[in-house]
Amino acid sequence: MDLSHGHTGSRRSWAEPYKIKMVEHLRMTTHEERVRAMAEAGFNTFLLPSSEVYIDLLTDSGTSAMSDRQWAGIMLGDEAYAGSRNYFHLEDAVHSHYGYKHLIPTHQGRGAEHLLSQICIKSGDVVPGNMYFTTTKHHQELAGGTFRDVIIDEAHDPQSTFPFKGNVCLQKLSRLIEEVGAERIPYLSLETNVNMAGGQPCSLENIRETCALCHEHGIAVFLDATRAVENAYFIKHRESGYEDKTISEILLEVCSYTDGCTMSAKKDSLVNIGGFLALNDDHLAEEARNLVVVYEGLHTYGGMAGRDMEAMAIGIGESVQYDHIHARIGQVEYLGNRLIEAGVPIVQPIGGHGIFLDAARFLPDIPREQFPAQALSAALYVESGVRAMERGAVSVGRDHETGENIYPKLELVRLTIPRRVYTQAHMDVVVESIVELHREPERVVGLEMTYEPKHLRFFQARFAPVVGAEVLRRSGQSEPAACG
Ligand code: PM9
Repeated sequence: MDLSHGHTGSRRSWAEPYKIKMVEHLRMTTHEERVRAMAEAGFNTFLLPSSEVYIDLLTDSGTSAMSDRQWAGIMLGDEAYAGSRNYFHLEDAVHSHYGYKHLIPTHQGRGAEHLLSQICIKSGDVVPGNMYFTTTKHHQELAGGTFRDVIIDEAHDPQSTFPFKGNVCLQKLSRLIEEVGAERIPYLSLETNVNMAGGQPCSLENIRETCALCHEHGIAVFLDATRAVENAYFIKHRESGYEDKTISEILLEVCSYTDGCTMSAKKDSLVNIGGFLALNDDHLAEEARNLVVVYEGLHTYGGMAGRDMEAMAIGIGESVQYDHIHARIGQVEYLGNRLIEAGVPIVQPIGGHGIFLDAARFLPDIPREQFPAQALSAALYVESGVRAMERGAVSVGRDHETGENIYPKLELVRLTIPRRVYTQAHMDVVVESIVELHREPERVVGLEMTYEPKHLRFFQARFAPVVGAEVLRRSGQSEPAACG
């Protein structure tokens, strides 16, 4: 049965279009164990061993459950160094669903970002984008470029309910072109379902207009297609004229206006590892193929095993099935709506890959210098074993010129939902844990950074409770806890 059109009959539920064939046991920990684990992890959820985590909402990256068909594909891995047949299957899948001419596989998304930045950006260039993403911006800067945010203002307001908060502001983009000159803008980086804004989509109308404006000035547009399928789902449901189109048709139309894409296949494409760069221009593709052998591997595997490419080719086909994406986003909406009903401040509208707690409103008494989102994610783990992650000042980093911390408008904790992994009952546990903390925000203590790595600091930074801040106690417990 072709489910790509959304033929769900009269059923209104987002219930999963699969049943569970294999389970992975989870370990429950005690509060004392979690206090110790969090202190040892320097109050950074990235530094926790997964064996200490109950429900893992750190990321939706590489954490999907693969289907039986994908696992069967793993057994068909052709591990030839050159010209693996799985590469050609992947090339077909990318061509059919994303439409680009050339495929350069990479080990994951940042491998593709590295290649694109190195072949396109020269020192002094400016790269506009609809909000920064950590690794994307970092590679642009390493190549000598400067990132400029041209997303609409609504994206920076967690309470704005505008349906396409991922849109590019055409006035900001025009002003930038006028200010620096088109010759200093090698390309615009257009992210679908903007991660740092809360998984917020772009409309097709805006994508079309943005690409037209760029192309008028000879500026290329490269899509960050990491969550483009989720974006296509929102276009189908929120943009008039697209309700009867399939997810595949919308995805192909999105890509058709752009010149290529970088892709972390660890998200939409339902695999545990992998990515690619896809390009239409023959000359650029040749440059990327020259460079991929230096950093990733031969141009027919780019850092992946043959079996990984097979799983990805099958995953791409599954990702565009309507029932899959409906259930995926339905589960995220279920979690978000329950939190909204309980009065918990979250970014709205509910996005595609997770729920983003508005830590600034959740913890109005913790100053921004004490990293409220980092503190909230640490406390949530200690209270419940649920692992989330910070998306605020720690993730943004410092101003390169002044060396000062930047305090963005969005100070968020991301509860990212892995695809096809957790049940509705797990979502209920997450809601209960957050609601409890929301009732007693005094359980959360502000943090100071005690170790700051040079690159992408949020991954490895360490923190300690601010000296002099109230040491938090679990209600009814006499022993002071290190956090939460
Ligand atoms: N995103 C995420 O958890 C994993 C690393 S950062 C915590 O959201 C976009 C929009 C991403 C992304 C990764 C990458 C990089 C590029 N663009 O992680 O290198 O969300 O495969 O992709 C993560 P890789």
